[in-house]
Amino acid sequence: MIWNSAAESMPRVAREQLQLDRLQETLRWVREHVAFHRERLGGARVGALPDLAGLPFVRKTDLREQYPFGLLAVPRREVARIHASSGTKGKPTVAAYTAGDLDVWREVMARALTAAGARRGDLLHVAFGYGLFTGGLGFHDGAERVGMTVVPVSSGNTARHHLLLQDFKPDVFAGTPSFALHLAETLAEQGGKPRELGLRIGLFGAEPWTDGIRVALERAFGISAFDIYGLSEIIGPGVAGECEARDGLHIADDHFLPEIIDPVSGAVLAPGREGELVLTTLTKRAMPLVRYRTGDITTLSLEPCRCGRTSARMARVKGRSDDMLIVKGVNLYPSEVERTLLAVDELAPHYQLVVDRAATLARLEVQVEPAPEVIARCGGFAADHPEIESLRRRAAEQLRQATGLSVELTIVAPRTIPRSEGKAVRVIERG
Ligand code: DLL
Repeated sequence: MIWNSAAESMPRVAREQLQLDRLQETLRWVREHVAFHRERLGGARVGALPDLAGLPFVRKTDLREQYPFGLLAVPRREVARIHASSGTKGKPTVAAYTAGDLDVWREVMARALTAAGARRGDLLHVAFGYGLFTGGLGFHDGAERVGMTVVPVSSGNTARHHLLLQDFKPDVFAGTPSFALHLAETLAEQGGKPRELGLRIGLFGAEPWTDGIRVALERAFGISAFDIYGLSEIIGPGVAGECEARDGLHIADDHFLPEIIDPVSGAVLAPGREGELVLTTLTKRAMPLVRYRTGDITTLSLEPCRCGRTSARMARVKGRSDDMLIVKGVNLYPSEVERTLLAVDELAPHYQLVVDRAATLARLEVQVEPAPEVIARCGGFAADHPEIESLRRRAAEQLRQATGLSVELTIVAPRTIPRSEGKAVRVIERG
């Protein structure tokens, strides 16, 4: 089912005309209302979509410098809601919405929920955090628009999640993939049966995850798992989401115009080439952004999807450009390590990368937990048990083949890797 066929299945030519009209209106709007944009855009004109490539980028540092309200394109009194990023690296980044912007958000979230197979009347368990983070409220509002029954559980408090999952019997779950795995694991440890909760669908996002985690989630809960992408600066969750074909994430590109650039040169790359996603908002009024560098690494496809939607699609996000590690001269994303580890059946989907920069050449240690069956077979955990040692050698060899690096790999005792209640921390820096 398609939530809004007129918008989601619009022929490509009509879509591009709409994008151009909305882009020109956005440029007019920000020039008129925001000094920052007026100064940077100068007299640049956009007569056709490719002219966008001539405009300057906006970076996260620009948002921090304009903190809190320097990028508002409406008077503060007309802002209906403000969200913000956690701001671990200094001041938080502010996201502001007019009432109309919140409507756009509900619309794109309704599309993403419907594309994943959620329906009016389904009960939705929201395990994303509520508050300044956009996950909880974004899902909440979009699901209400669809006509779902929303349970705003928020993140944290594992016992409360177990109780409500068992008693309310939700049809749809939304949360970070790492927190969902943690819920399944802890429920099973207490004798519960995650597969018998009756869940049908899960929507997961807010952090990179691979098909290995998808399989782990689908097995653990007996669900179909869908990827949903977004960022607070652009709107929150709902910028893009998978449909039932699960062949890339449909970008709501009548509202957010995507480009892929070479992160070093800034040049626009053709569809299919991997690079950094750049987004331009086409309908936002409170805080429109032109050519915002997301830092997220992916590819774009403009081919129509077999589901009937005609939007651009993006591949799963591989990671953020600033999460890329350079180990012995090799570029490595944590998601590449994840993909390899999760292909080894005897390993659990709990891992972390420990980077030691004190050494002259950065050293990388990969820590991963064994699967519960292995522990059962070995009669408990011992790092020097022959089965654990052989598993360690095999996994290290797989990693070497996949990455070209001889990585130090340690099999650690079950539950050594910290579990996350929100976005998982995959990389620990030492030294
Ligand atoms: O994480 C919004 C969101 C909430 C998306 C719930 C999906 C579900 P921020 O906290 O601003 O917003 O973080 C945005 O998280 O630039 C990506 O690096 C990462 N990210 C978000 N979704 C995905 C995904 C929310 N599906 C940043 N896959 C983005 C990989 C993702 N990374």
